[in-house]
Formats: sequence, structure tokens, C-alpha cells
Amino acid sequence: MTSPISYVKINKAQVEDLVRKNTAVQSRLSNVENSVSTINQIQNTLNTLSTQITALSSRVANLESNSGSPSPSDCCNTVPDRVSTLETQVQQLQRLLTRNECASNPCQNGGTCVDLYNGYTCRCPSAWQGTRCNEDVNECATLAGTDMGCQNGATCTNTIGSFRCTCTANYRGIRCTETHQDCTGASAQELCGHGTCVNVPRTNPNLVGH
Ligand SMILES: [Ca+2]
Repeated sequence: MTSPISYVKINKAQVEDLVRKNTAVQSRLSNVENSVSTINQIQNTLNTLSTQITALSSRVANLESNSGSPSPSDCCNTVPDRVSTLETQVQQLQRLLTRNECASNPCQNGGTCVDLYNGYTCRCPSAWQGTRCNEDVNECATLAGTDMGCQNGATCTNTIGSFRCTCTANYRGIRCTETHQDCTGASAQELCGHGTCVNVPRTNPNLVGH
């Protein structure tokens, strides 16, 4: 006896319906796979957190068992006090930064005041020194041997706020840098009458040399 061969006839609409259902099944399968992946990630994260919590617990236990160190609660109770101390210090710094120490004109004798953090400095004229430019500079010491001091063997005398040069016989000027020219000027004719005046160095500061 031979089995009869059976045929199932389906039309185009049924084929399209099967394709749609297959697509839907594939989509649901993909969602399930994604969900499994997400669950694995969550599980890994939980494992990591668990490890960290265990480590933290161990550290807290160590801290609590160590009587020489402050416990976490002691530590955190002092935080407000420390913040308050910091605020006070910041306010003090701000006051020092904004205060103008030059307001009282501390620099004397023409000194220029420069306001600094918690203080001032004075830039003094050359004849004065010191924190407030109230100390005389001894120019006879500081300028000795320089072009700014007394020249040509002059004697230097320090004065308050300045200095004075006493020149040797043949020199003149503030620093004794010029020689007497006794043959120049209207007096030369009177000095020599009808002769020719020739300058010679003075040997006495008060007597002309000619
Ligand atoms: Ca002086």
C-alpha cells in the first residue's frame, strides 16, 4: 500500500504573514539577548561594589580597633570647627591684603611709600635711608672714590641730608671738579695792566693765580 502524497497550498498573503511573524520572532530573540547582556553587566557591577564594600568594612574595622587614631566619627565632628577656623583665617588675610599701610604716610624726607601685603616699603631719595627714610646717608663714606663724591683731594664733610666738599686751593665747584680761571673775565685787565695774563694754579684758595 502506497502512502498518498499530501500537498498544502498557501497563497501569497499567507507567505507574507509568515515572513512578518518570523521577523517579529527574530526581534524578540534579539531583545532577550540584549537583556541577558545587560543583566551580566549589572551582575559584574554588583560584584565590584561588593568587593569595595568588603574592603571599606575592613578599613573601618582597622580604624576602630586602633585606639591611637581618631575614629571616623571623631574626625567628622571636628570638620565644622576646622572650617570655621579656615574662614577666620581667610577673613584675616583679606583684611591684611586690602589694608593700605601707606595711608599714614610713614615715609619721611620725600620717600615714596609702596603698599605691601601686611606692611610697606619706602623708596628713599639718595641722601636718606632706613625703613622710613629718616636716617642720613654719610655720602663721605658711600661716595668716596667715585665720580659723585668730592674730587681732586677735597675734604668731605657729611651733613644731615647732604654733604659738603672743601676744595684744595686750585679747585672750585660743588664737587671741586673745576679749576680757577683767574685770567678770564673783566678782572684780567686789572690784574695785569697792559701785560698778558697767564693762568697758574692757585696755592691759596683766596689768592688769584696769574
Ligand atoms: Ca649726609
